[in-house]
Order: sequence, then structure tokens, then C-alpha cells
Amino acid sequence: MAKIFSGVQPTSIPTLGNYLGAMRNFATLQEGNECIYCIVDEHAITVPQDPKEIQSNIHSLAALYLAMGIDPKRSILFIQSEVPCHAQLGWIMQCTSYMGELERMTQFKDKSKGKQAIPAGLLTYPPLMAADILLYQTDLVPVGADQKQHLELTRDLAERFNNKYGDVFTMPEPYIPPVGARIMSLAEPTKKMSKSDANRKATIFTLDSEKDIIKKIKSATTDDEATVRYDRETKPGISNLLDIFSLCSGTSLDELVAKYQGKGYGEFKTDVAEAVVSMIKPIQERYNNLIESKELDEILDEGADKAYSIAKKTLTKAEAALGIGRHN
Ligand code: AQP
Repeated sequence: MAKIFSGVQPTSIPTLGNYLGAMRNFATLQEGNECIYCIVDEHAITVPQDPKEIQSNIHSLAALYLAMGIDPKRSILFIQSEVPCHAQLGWIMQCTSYMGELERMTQFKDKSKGKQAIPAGLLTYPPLMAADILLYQTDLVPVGADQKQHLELTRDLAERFNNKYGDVFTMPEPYIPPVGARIMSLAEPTKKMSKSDANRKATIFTLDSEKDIIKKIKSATTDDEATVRYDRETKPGISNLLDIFSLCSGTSLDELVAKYQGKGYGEFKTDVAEAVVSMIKPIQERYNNLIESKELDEILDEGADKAYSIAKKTLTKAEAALGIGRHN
């Protein structure tokens, strides 16, 4: 039985990329493993957030986790800021990190580019993420490809700490799916699909209406060749749509390419949209039943209590190893 931990930021409604790259695996990993899933709201405030919007996003994300198959009887679901050990071990991880390695993180470089005043939290995001993972003595972290670098840093920090102060942390491994780990923007298919993309046409959100999903896929950037075939280099738009189609329908890429031989992009896009809608609709139906339910708060309260009792043990161990606070 492996210990699994992962989180999603309530920066907006999760995208199709968040779902296919990470959240879809959260439910399947529940089988035979101990899973802990988190709404990482402290990560979200590394860029400015509207207080009302982030509150609403936190509730929606909790309901979506459950709608996507997280079973609170088997897994722990909680909000990061409700378990103070995250910020506390986050500080210890910041003190374990070097400026140079944090400045080299691709996400930091991307998100700070062109900014006059860069929030320090953008730089210290990875040590906080390391704390999230290490608090639960995690074996496996299901994430999309964009988080691979942060996970490598988590391993470096754990190793550095363990070497200096003794064996406190388990060394986590990433769990990156072979397909779907990097779903691309519909508007600019050489860039990853992101919640915070200013161009709303670039991203499918998991709560988008059927009409919007169809519209976005129909307007997705493709190429002039008019042949459906897979080539990430020369046909990034069509290849991205093929990945999405394959993951949403369970049909292999080869079968899809064969099926659309000699057919135009119009018919192909219509069918991609239909596959996305069919996959998302049942999630949305479950979400609609959950979002107003009292049950949601009870699950999050219980999740925070359970997460705290695990996290506190690791935090105490780390503080004792460092010699801070009082320990007998
Ligand atoms: N395009 C993507 N394809 C596959 N997986 C993805 N993930 C993100 N984008 C894609 C994975 O989703 C999980 C949750 O992501 P996150 O909320 O922690 O933040 P992120 O990685 O920064 O994702 P976004 O959507 O781009 O959010 P914003 O715009 O707020 O920064 C992670 O496992 C991630 O790898």
C-alpha cells in the first residue's frame, strides 16, 4: 500500500488539462492505496486573488474532487490553510533551499516574467509544495508533466535535510501519466492549457457548458494540411486534439487516425467535442448535487482533522531533528 498525496490550486475551476493530467488518476489510485488530496489555497495566493472568487473556487474544487470520484470514506480531502503544519514545514523547507535553485524553476521564470514587483511567494512556492508532500511521508505524487521539476526539487530538499539531520522524510516519486501529462492550449498549442490563461478560448474548464465546449473546440488552432495525423512537432493543434479525444473516449490514437483518414477537420472537431462533453457531463451532474450540500463542509472538517494528526507527527519530528522548540 503506497501513500499518495497531491493537490490542486483553487485559482479557478479545474481545466480539462488538470483533469486528464492529474485528477483523473486521483480516483483510480484510491484502490489499494492511502490517498490524501488537498485544495492548495496557500499556493493560490502566490499571485493576487480576489477574496470572494477564491472562496467560491475552494467550494467548487471540493465538490469537483468528490464528483471526479474521490471517496471521503477511503481518502482524506482537506484545505491546505486549515492545517497550519504546511506553512510551518514550508518555512523549514525554505531554510533548506538555495536561492539559485529556486530562481532556476521554470514556473517561477514564467510567472515572474515582465513583472515589476515579483511576490516572494512565487519564488518560495516549491519549498511549500515540498512541505505538502513530505508532511505525509508520501511515496507517490500524481501530477502533470509541468510539476516534474518541482518534484525533483522536493526530492533534493528531502535528501539534503535527511543527510544533515537524520532520516525524517520519505523520498517521494512522481506519478506522471504516459498520455495526458501535458494537455496544450487550444489557442496556442505549443503552450500548456492553464487555468489562468487570459484567453478564455484557450482553455476548457470542467464546468463549461456543452455549448462553450463545442465552441472552444471548433475554434481550436490547427494547421493547413487538412489531414488528421499525430505529429507533436509539425501538427501540435491536431495532436493535442487527438490526445484529448483518445483520453476522453478510451479509443487508441492509431484507431482515431485511421478513422479520420480522408475526412476534414470539421467532422473531427465535432466528434472531439462530443467525446469531451460525454466524459464531463456525468461529473457536472454529480457536482450539481454536491455543491449546495451540507455534507461538503463535514467532509472538509473531518479531512482537516485527519490530515493534521498525520502532519503534526512529521512536523514534530522535523523540529526535533533541527533542535527548534522543546523536545525531551
Ligand atoms: N495542461 C495540463 N496538462 C496536464 N496536466 C496539467 N496540470 C496542470 N496543467 C496541466 C496538472 O494539474 C494539477 C493541478 O495543477 P495546479 O492547480 O497545481 O496548478 P498548475 O500546475 O499551475 O496548473 P494550471 O492549470 O496552469 O494553474 P495556474 O494557471 O493557476 O498556474 C498538477 O498536477 C498539474 O501538473
